[in-house]
Amino acid sequence: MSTTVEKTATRTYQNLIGGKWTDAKSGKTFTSVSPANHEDVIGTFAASGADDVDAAVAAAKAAFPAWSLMPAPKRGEILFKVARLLAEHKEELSRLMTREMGKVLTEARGDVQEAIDVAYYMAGEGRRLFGMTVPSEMPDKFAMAVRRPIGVVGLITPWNFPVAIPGWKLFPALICGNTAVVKPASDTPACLVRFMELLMEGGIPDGVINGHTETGVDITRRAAETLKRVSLELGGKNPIVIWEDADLPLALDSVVWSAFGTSGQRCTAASRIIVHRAVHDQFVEMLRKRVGALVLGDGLDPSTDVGPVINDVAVDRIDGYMQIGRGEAELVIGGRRARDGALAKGSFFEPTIFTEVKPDARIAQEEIFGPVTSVIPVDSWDEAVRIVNSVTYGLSSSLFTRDINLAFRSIRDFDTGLGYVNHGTIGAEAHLPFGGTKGTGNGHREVGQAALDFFSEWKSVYVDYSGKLQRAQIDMTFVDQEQV
Ligand code: UN1
Repeated sequence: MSTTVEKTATRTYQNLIGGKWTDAKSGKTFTSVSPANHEDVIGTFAASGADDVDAAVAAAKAAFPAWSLMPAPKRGEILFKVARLLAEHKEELSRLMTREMGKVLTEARGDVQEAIDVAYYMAGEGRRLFGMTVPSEMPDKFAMAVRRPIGVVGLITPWNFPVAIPGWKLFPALICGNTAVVKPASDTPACLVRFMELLMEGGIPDGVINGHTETGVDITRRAAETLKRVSLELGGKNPIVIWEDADLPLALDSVVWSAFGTSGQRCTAASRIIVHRAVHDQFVEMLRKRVGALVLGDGLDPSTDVGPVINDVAVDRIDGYMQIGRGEAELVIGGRRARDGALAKGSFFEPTIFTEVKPDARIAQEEIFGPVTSVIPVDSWDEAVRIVNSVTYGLSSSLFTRDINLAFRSIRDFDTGLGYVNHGTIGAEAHLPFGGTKGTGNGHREVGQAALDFFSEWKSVYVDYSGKLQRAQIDMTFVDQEQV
């Protein structure tokens, strides 16, 4: 399939504020181009400033009372409709994503599917949103805790999952009764605009969701000043440990998928392959052969295995690590920007493997966010655990073994928020908590039930039907104290 056929006319995209599509107040715009071919301009977008953000927040605030008072099962019905619309438009959204972000089409479809899954899950939450009831310590008194929405939420979303991640954040926020202002990454604004159009078509009322195509605010600092809660997901340096008894062909498939899928641009990408010495040389040879056969190209071409990276700034950053890596380890394959034929028009980087990497080398410690992985040999289990935990991040980890005892030890001892056994580091599912330990975040988790906790406030409610003053801890003495 040729990419020329896929191209559509350049479009002008606006901000969505209070149900209306509007230009930035300044009238400024910016363009987004395809990372597979910089001549393919996706569109022109509103370059928003603080006053546009203020307008979006005001619209979201105005829409909050009605949305938060709508019964949650009704909000759920709207999300069901949104899920169905996203499913109907899955192919169209996926193709736009591949064109704008670069990931190969099969992965783009997975990205959209992840948003669909979250939409269905959160739609169902409309009839649950469980709180709790507990017995009161006093007679004739009822005690419960209920969830309340927070208000207007601001969502800043990355370019590597341009539909899945806005969905992860938006759907739990909406089902809890919040309204939202969403800012996409400036590398993938068209995906968010199309996503928002479908949400509006699904029946989300005007003002409940508002989208911006560019802002430049230091969110964390400002949030701290006003005591706003912030959930951060910041990255990973995810290890796959391959033990001496591992199923090596399975481990190979998983390493290639986890390290080079999405051109290594997943927070969950496997960037450290920790291999037992007994199988090290054999595994490295298998990996070199497989990686050498990977086809780079436009993600819309079905023969492509690995698409471009997001832009030339990323190419330069990854390239900078090649210098560092050559000084610290052995380069087995890759290591250069790819420029053959049509690749010269885009931002492509060769899938790269370093071996004999020391655990404290910079390429083994810093997140490169590209198609680069480091193989680290180990001799003992304790050493493997130490290396797994020797980085500042703690998002995902994986172990390949047939030893059930080691499998459970890895679950207990690998300090990460996601753990896999006999499966690579990527592919988290939408109904389990997603996030990591240490420098990966600030303790919160996305999706699953955990997302409801972030996007709602607990309110504990006491109803006293005794008809008299009961003074909790003051009037209530318990048996052991009566006996004293
Ligand atoms: C990310 O890279 O930030 O587990 C998200 C995975 C995907 C989500 C990754 N389901 O790889």
